[in-house]
Amino acid sequence: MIKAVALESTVIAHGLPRPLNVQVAQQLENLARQKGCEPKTIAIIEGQVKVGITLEELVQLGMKNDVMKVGVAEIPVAMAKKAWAATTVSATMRIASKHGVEVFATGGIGGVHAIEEWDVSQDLVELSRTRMIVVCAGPKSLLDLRATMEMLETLQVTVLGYMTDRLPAFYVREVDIPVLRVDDVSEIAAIYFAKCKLDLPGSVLVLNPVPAEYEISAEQLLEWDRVAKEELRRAKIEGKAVTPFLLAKLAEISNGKTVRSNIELLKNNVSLACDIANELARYKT
Ligand code: PSU
Ligand code: MN
Repeated sequence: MIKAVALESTVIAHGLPRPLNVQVAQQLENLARQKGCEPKTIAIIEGQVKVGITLEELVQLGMKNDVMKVGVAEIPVAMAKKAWAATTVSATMRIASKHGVEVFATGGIGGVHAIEEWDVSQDLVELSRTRMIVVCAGPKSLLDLRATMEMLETLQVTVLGYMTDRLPAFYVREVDIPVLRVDDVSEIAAIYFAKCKLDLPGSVLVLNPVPAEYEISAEQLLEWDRVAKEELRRAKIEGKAVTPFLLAKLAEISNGKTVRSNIELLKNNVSLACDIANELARYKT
């Protein structure tokens, strides 16, 4: 039984620079195939919800200028407007789960931004509603990490650190916030099945630290974050544009180091998601 693994499209359209974004998206799909899984990159093409896009669609999604960024709330808008839309973690989860996909790999989830405006990502709400396994490298350092973790707890999301008991925070392997540790995929599968057995809503969120050789030091990142946030304030960017703006700024300030790190953590997450999907398939056959 070949297991499907969902991939999101906001990271392609709004998270990585062109034309690297398209290459990376293809690499991630190929990696999943090599690991015996079926990649399903989720997106909305001319108003049509797609569970798995073609190569041609993927290229266009990565290169077009007017691609919407949609969370769950905006899916119907993109459909009615017959728009091209990239799906965030929340929208990808909802669509993938409706099509029976149980495992999803992404780079980073949205969380609580507490810069000046109160900004909480739809991702957190969706993680509390939709039961699937979501693999990511943790919330970005640019978010308010403690508030994000508290919110995940309030929302009853099962948060696990993969081979770590300290919170992975995207470009950084760990920060000093405790998480429940798991050490192998069979443990993750058992936790997911227990959640299913009790019919508990919400996800199992697996936090997979960025590979050590691509980690960015916390001190370095603190400085880059400070500059990026200053520019955000100056540019008066709000809402959905915040994450793409900050990612692009960090890429610029770091001379591409954050992009390299982002790509490697994505691959690492797809690889773990496939191992988990294969483990689920073993139980089910
Ligand atoms: N974090 C990243 N890269 C990304 C995103 C988050 O490091 O590309 C994307 C994901 O698609 C996530 C979305 O679901 O941003 C969250 O956006 P917002 O904060 O506007 O909810
Ligand atoms: Mn937001």
